[in-house]
Amino acid sequence: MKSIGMRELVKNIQDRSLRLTIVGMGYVGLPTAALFADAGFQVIALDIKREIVEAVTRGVSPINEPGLKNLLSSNVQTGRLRAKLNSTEALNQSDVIMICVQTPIDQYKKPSLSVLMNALEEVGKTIKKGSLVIIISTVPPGTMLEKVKQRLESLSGLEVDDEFYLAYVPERIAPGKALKEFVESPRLIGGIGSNSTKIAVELFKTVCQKVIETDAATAEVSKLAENTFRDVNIAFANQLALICEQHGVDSTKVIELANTHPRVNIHTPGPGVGGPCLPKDPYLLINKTKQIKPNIIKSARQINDYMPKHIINLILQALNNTEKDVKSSRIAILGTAYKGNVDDSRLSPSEPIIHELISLGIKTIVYEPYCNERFGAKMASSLNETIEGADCLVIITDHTEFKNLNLKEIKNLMNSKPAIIDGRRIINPHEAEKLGILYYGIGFGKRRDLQLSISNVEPIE
Ligand code: SAJ
Repeated sequence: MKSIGMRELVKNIQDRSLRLTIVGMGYVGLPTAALFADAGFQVIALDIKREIVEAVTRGVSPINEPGLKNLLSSNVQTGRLRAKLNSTEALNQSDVIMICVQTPIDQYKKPSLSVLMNALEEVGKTIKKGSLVIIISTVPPGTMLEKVKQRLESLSGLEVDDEFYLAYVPERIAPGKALKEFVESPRLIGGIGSNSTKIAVELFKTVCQKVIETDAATAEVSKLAENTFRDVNIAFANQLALICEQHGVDSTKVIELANTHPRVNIHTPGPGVGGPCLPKDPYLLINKTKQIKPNIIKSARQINDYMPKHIINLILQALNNTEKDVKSSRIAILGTAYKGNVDDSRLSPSEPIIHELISLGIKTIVYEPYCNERFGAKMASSLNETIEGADCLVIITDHTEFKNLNLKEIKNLMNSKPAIIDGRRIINPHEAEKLGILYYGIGFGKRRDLQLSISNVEPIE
């Protein structure tokens, strides 16, 4: 049974007769569905949200991801890609099931796997001999062996790596370049058993240029290590930026110089770290492990979570230094998306910043060209409408259209004694100050603004 099942599956992958079902049509599931359909497979993509299913059925992409619109519409037109509301029928008819659902953390920073486990309940009842199940969602270490394997075996009555196949194939795509990275970034394939790894490798080779074989447990930790490394590196950059501000030097220059060393690669400081991955994956990594104190991973999270508070402090300092009354001031926020050129505002640093401004009773207006999220502030319909009459302009997202702002026009539209808080360092500070705009930027130290004496520094809370 074992070898026949394997041989048949490989043949069915090569002649594209395997039927795929993708569970979850989010930022990961949609590119996955579209690319496998484009590689020639019959793909059914499932979601519980009717509006997503209807959009994809019409060949329209519900997310703004470069290249996805065309890929979706052409594959829907050929009939290779079909969208459906969650259905047992689709799962029953499929040979491969890929699960791409969210795995967030709860209020105590603990993994919340209920959506994944619910999907497994459905999947487990429908798998048959020779089925291949792929988990793509990011999961805490141990999930594949302790939860996924155990649940699928008990629901199906089949044995993994002998009667059905199971692998962890974490996604590594960054929104904004998802399709390119899906195809070009090496893909980790971690099977529960060597047969599962081999089959999953064959399947992913049809779309990905490079695949790397490993086991499921190693792939779980590697995926989390990547995002945690990035979070820790950004935290270092943020801490360095705070240090530079106090030393009156510019962190942009400092990082540029330090990065000329061949073994140094400091990331970029900013107003905080957002998105669906970096703010939560470090907590998945340390879940249920004994920690030494101090813990670099937790500290990095705290530093990154501090950055929105730093932006608030800079806003209040700017209002104070321009002699504005806080409550009658008007603040213009550029961007609610968590990073430049994406339409995703999940866990964006804008959220705590806007909420704090509103709770301080400050009039806050936002402009966001990529999505409708406003976090309770007023949404302007244009850049000019946002800036007009503002006392302080705050840049949170580094969208391309914010990078070439005309400072003269901005100065004319804003109230007298205008200030800019540049969370992304996209404004030329010297040009702003020449025009009479008070400029504060993350990591931009000004000697005359030194507030702390180096020998007498209180810890930042
Ligand atoms: N950010 C900084 N400084 C930087 C880089 C990023 O402040 O130097 C901020 C961004 O503005 C944003 C947040 O960090 O608010 C996260 O952005 P990101 O571009 O680092 O990451 P994501 O969440 O869009 O995608 C990450 C990627 N992981 C890595 O680069 C290691 C992507 O490859 C993963 O597939 C994705 O997480 C995921 O889904 O896990």
